[in-house]
Amino acid sequence: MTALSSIVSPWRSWFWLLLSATLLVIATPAYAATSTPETLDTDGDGLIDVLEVKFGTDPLNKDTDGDSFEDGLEVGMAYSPTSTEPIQLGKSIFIKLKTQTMEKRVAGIAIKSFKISGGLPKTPTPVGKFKVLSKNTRAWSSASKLWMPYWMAFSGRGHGIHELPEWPGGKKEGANHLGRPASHGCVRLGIGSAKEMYDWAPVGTPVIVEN
Ligand SMILES: [Ca+2]
Ligand SMILES: [Ca+2]
Repeated sequence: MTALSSIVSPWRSWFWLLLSATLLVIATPAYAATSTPETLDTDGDGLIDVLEVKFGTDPLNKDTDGDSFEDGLEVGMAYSPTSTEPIQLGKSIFIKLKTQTMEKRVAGIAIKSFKISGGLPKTPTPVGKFKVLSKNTRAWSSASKLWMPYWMAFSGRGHGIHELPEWPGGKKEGANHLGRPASHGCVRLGIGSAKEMYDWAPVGTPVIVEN
């Protein structure tokens, strides 16, 4: 038994997990083409291995706490994946202007990142700690004369997060500006990501904006 455990137990260690994952990637060209260490989800529960480490879950067990909800689902909905109690973890939105990115954070950990367009130098996005003040699936800007889908106000001075704007004629701003400043101070998200954040973040969610 001793000899067997000494063989079996090291295989559960991180060293062997990482080594076997690396060998799998090297040995399987199709796998290597679609998975990188940044996206590898060994147990297929929707939570990538690097995040399993950060949340303290088992990367080889889809349901670490055994409550019948998979780790990826619990983290996505901001429930503790390591407790059978419905413990809510804090949601927050982190915006980094230098990189023009937005992070969807749970318990301070980035679980997803999106490209944004923040304010132009003449009309910068305000830096500081805010929160989602109100939401509107399709807000009208009387100042800019355009529609802002999936609007979430955060500054109290007219700044919000929203999908690429649309003009009354039906024309929609292209996604090619995402990743660089383009707005009058608002934070623009692409199609898909704007709705995802809108559906995920309730009024009161902290919004942190850094340079
Ligand atoms: Ca996983
Ligand atoms: Ca669970």
